[in-house]
Amino acid sequence: MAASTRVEAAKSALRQQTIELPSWAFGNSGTRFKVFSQPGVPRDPFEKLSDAAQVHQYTGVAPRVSLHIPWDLVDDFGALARHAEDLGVQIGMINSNVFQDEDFMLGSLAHPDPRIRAKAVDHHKQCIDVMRATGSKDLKVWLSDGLNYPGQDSIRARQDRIAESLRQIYDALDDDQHMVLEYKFFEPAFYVTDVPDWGTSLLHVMALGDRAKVVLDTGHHAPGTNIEFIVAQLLRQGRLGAFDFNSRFYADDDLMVGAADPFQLFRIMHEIVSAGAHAPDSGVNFMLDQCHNIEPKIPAQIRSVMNVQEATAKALLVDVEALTAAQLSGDVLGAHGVLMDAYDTDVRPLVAEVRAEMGLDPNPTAAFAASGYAEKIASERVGGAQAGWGA
Ligand code: PSV
Ligand code: MN
Ligand code: MN
Repeated sequence: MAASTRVEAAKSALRQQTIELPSWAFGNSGTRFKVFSQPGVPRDPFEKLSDAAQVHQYTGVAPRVSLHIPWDLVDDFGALARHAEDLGVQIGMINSNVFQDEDFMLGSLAHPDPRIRAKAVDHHKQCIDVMRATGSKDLKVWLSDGLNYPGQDSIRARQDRIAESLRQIYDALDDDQHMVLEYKFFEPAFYVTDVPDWGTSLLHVMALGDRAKVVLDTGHHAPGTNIEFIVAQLLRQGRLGAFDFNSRFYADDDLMVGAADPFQLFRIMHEIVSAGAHAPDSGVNFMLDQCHNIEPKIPAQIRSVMNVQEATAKALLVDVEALTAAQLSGDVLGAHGVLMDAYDTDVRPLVAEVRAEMGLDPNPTAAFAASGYAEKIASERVGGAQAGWGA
């Protein structure tokens, strides 16, 4: 393929790629040491959607917002979905939350007491009702279930309980609804996490059926884990349902995607593009799962979307023919060089051009800053309880 053809194909793919935003990125957040509050932060889920819509307005590629229940509980989810539509966005995945209720101290879907497990299953059924009311097609499940001490509970029995509970949830889905199961290697449990890795998640979703897939949160692995290998494996099985994109330096830091290791993000997107999984109908949802503790939230989400776009653009510019030829002839350094040439390309002008062609300002960050929206919400949203992570 000629370089100019590759550039045109990349531009067309970039126009079609979409990135889903987390509602919780717009609320106040922090660490267990301190939650810092920022002026103008949303007071309710309606305002979170308004802020998320700004990210879409200036990037043009972030048309969905994922909700977290009960953080985003409202009386009328139909009204929330209509509000989203008025703003030009849609409700995306619905995240369950079984990690902040006293009853779930010893687990939720894996809890030894069948009454507590039933409560956790019921919560997921409520999330499915929210999906029906908002038009969302995807249920996202992350379990904090685990053990702190050897002997605390049976590792095997807990897997059986999770399988049985997930089966009830999966069976409660409508035929056109899907489910994704997220894994995380530690935290809040320290000894055993019941769904710690992609293998465990994959085994559970494969037992459920075709509409269940794995979520890969980039911050949920031990240091040194080769994440693009996991991406390749899950794609081979047709079971990569979604990303929770973020960056980590140490643990589950939830920093902006592409901030800690842009090269890793590129390597991930290279696997995605190689498998054609960047296409809108691939079934892979490119979601962000981030918290902006000290930086302004809307610009941080804009930057994150741009980082994903730039990594995708670089992956789309890989000279596939040259790469394959070098790989097949055993040209180790040649193959590596082809990949690095794409990574080392400054794609910012290309992505700016795509934006201009979409009728957008080529510089979303500057355009948002000039809009006066941040000042407007800071003056309008004075007082009232501010919604945040866990609120
Ligand atoms: C857990 O660490 C997690 O990554 C899950 O996706 C939760 O839904 C989210 O964080 C909450 O921020
Ligand atoms: Mn996550
Ligand atoms: Mn996480």
